[in-house]
Amino acid sequence: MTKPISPLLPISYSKEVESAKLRGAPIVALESTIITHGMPYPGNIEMARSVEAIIRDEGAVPATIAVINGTLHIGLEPAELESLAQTTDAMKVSRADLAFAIAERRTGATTVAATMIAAARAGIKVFATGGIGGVHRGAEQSFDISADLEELARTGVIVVCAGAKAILDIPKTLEVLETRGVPVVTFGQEQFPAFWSRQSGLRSPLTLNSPAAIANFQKTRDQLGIDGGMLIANPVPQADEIPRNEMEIYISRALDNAERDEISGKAVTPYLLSTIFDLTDGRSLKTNIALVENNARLAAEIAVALVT
Ligand code: PSU
Ligand code: MN
Repeated sequence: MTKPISPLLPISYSKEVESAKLRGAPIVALESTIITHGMPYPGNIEMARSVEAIIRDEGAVPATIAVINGTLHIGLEPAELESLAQTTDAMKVSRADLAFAIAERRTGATTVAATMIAAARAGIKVFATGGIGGVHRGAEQSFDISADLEELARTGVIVVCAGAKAILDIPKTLEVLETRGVPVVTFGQEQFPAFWSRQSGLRSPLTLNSPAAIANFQKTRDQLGIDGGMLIANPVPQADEIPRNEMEIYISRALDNAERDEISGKAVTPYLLSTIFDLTDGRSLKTNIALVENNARLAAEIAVALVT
């Protein structure tokens, strides 16, 4: 079911990903928008390195995905990762502009949607991130719904996240996922998590309690010939969480500022994230790093379970 990639496409695999592919070893994809647009330097590079290390510790191989000067990279060498983390003018590329970045020889960081496309083409089945894009609050006016949701419906990759940020309209985000037939599985609890907070006040459509059960669910979907992705929501560890009522204060301030500054389109999510970092004096960044690490660990366990 993996779509082949043309041998003409400029693509480059890191050494460890190349070798993992040959051995059939488990691989976990990682996105790069979180590095360039989701976190400030040097927190972003510390996060990027530590999630890669966690994935290796679990017996899988990390593949951070990005477009560098027009080449699609599946896995970055350490120097490439460092240089991407310091880049200030990378494009934020999603399904609409992944090919544009390659065609125009640009440097682009991949969103969840674009990372899923690249991972699927490279035969990678599991992908870890922080939060997915979703239906923005006020979408009935702005029509702002992330391309991530449509990608989850069509591309067969398991995406491990910490739920959806409460900067989004979480009920509407879950509704769109249901409409598009995307399984939403929360790991180890009944409630769907809200990124910085373990609780969203909403029941998760599905719950599973082990990586093996998640892998088994995916294998059964494959047996039925059901394609498309699946979303795993992994609650942030208790010790790192910022409770929902506290977050709500920062979120509404950030949303007010975004309206005042007339932020729209692709700029909305990065704007809200950086405003919230400022408002929480960096505490949200610490939580963000902890939850991505937690997701990387679970994603690696799922990737290992899929090959056993
Ligand atoms: N949500 C987060 N952190 C992020 C993003 C989303 O909690 O860094 C990034 C991801 O790369 C995601 C993208 O795919 O933002 C979604 O952007 P948009 O809302 O413009 O589709
Ligand atoms: Mn958007």
